Amino acid sequence: MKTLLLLLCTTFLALGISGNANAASITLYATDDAGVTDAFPNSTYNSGLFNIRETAFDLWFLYTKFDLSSIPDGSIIDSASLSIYLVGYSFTPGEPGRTWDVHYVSGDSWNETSITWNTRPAEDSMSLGSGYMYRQGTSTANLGTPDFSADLLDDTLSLMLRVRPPRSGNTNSLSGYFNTASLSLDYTAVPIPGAVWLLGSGLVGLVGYRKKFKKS
Ligand SMILES: [Ca+2]
Ligand SMILES: [Ca+2]
Ligand SMILES: [Ca+2]
Repeated sequence: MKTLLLLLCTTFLALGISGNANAASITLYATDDAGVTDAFPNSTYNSGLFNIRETAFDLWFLYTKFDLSSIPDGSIIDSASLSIYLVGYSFTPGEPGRTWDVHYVSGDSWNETSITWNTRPAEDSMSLGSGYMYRQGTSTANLGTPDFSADLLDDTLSLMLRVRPPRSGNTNSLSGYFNTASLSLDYTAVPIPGAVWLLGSGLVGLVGYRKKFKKS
């Protein structure tokens, strides 16, 4: 019994030590990105069009997808941010920039060559975070500490981006597109493989001890 306690103590001690050494950071690039609009509900805009119209004439949603297979299942996300690089447009001097929101999407069965307004997956109504754009260049949205546990398991994270609803009374229409979407994550891997290995070796040791005990 003393040996069993010792084994368990050693296992938990080892778990505690190894748990501190599993913090990591990674930047992932989108595997898919495309825009859809209610104005052309059967069309796909695979160039990553990001319309920033100020009128409510049409709505534009952007979808991006990331491969999370390189991050161990069960990892805790310590911080997350999404960056887009906007090209092809600029605001006229004095124009205010625009805030864009990031929404979580649980459905992953879409791709950039076929997604349309009519076939788009549903998004969470609550925004994970928002960014601010005011010129060509990188714009970043801080996503806090999101729960991507289901996406670590299915290896795919889908997100929807949209510009905040337009101000009323302004008829300016501006549009641009982004050519890079990247997701930066800090995460802590839960040391499941180590725990299983240590527990396994502990059990083997215990069985060995019992056999030895029976023999003597
Ligand atoms: Ca694309
Ligand atoms: Ca997913
Ligand atoms: Ca996984």
